[in-house]
Amino acid sequence: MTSAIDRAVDHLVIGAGFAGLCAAIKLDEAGERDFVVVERGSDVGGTWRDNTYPGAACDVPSQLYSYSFAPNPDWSMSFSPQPEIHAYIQRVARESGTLDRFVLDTSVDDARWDAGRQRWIVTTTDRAGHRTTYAARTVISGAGGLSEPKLPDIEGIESFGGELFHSARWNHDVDLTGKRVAVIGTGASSIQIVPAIQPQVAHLDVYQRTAPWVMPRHDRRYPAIEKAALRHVPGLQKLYREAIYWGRESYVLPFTRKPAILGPVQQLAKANIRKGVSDPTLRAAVTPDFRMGCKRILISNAYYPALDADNTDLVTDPIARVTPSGIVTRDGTERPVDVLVVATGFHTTELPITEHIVGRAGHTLAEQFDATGMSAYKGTTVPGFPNLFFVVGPNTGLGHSSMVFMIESQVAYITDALRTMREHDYATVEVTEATERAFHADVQQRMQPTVWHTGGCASWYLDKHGHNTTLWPRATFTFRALTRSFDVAAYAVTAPTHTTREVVPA
Ligand code: N01
Repeated sequence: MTSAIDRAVDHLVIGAGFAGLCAAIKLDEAGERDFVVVERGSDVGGTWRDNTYPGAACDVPSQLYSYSFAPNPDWSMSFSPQPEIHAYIQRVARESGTLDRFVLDTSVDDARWDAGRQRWIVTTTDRAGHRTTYAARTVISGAGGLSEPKLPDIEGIESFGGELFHSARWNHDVDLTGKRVAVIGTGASSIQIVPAIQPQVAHLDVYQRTAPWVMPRHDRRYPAIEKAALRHVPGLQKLYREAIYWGRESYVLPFTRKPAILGPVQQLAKANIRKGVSDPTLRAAVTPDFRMGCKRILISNAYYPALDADNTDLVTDPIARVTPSGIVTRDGTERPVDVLVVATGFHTTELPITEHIVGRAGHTLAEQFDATGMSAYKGTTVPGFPNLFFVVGPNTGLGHSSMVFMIESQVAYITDALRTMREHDYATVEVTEATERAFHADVQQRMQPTVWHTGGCASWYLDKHGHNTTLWPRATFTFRALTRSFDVAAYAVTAPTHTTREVVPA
């Protein structure tokens, strides 16, 4: 391959969300300063930049949903709203001194392994259409699983004549006041949107395909004195973080091995329904028919009361089609709609970035995943794709705790891999197929007794073959232990002379 190279760098990071920014900061700290972070948006923040819908907030407490190396004593609430989280990421990025290496408004079109050069040849295009070709020793993908909105495949939706947008692409130019609004979906995004817009709109139809479990939200505002204590009392913020971490970690056992333990918690969720909904028919309609935990457990005090409001209808009859002016359900009823919000989730089980990455054998990673199932060793490396590392890769998602914990674990593993490569003068590292397959088999075997498999629901955690390729089926501290240091024995390495040799376990 003889592509003209515009710029050679050691490392190219894709995406500037929590994952890509963490990679940039830790690369810099490790002395790996020759890198670029390519980000298609015009700012850092990833999903927290994109999801600006009314009511957007994190359902993991902020003391834990933040970098361990950048504690923030100024969170206003225990579950911070989106603008605060975005501002936090912006501040950490600014203060990190790495922003000079961020290339914003630029998409990665193609990343192709060039065996002759032992480099990734990465082509990018900026907003003005200007193309740049990089040669990079490694590529680190921080393009997460919640980056590509999934639009519902509903007959006639393209003919809708009113305003239509996805929850992750909220159109703030559309004033909802006095409008007839329909929201399709009742997942984590929808249950935040519905109570936020219900008081404003003339009428709200919420289209529910599957009722979610919704627990009360124990949120509170931090008083000034508590914030001052968090700032000044040594170790206090760390203590908060630890307490939240272990509280969350207590969900691992019921999720992964003993789903029946969640029975009493399910009763609390039912009490939340009784508290929020007065109408018995509506209560029955919002009561889930699967075991709690099978889909993400949601938290809200305001969702049920918003459904119970006079101007809201919960529609459970399946959608038949969308017309230019409304939605028709299977029973033939047409409900008029001015603004249609699709809160229908993301392409999670396909990792869209994989369509743009071409490995050693000349096929895309998406094609490989299609054949073998989406899988990566420790969620990070894939055979056939040397020097490619994922942050938030396959089977690293969580249903109960902070993704930032997983991100920091993976970034530590990657920076240790880079240190190992430098120390031993390895040009490439590539996980062996046998190691990766054994890891995958172990993950899938551990998946069998989990509530995600046995709970009686269909969810985006599972791929088209019914395999859970998104979540981590063990404790997060186990993941941390597995990624603490780079296990070079699991990898085939090449020296810069291009001779391949297997590193035999010591
Ligand atoms: O998406 P979802 P989301 N016709 O996929 C329904 C994170 N997140 O954007 O359940 C009708 O959960 C679908 O129905 P069903 C978090 O990880 C975090 O809400 O498949 N309905 C479901 O109700 C979360 O898990 C926060 O039967 C259709 C909904 O749309 C992830 O993002 C906040 C349909 C989609 O729910 C995604 O959440 C928000 C169709 N054709 C999001 N297609 C935090 O607080 C889909 N649905 C951290």
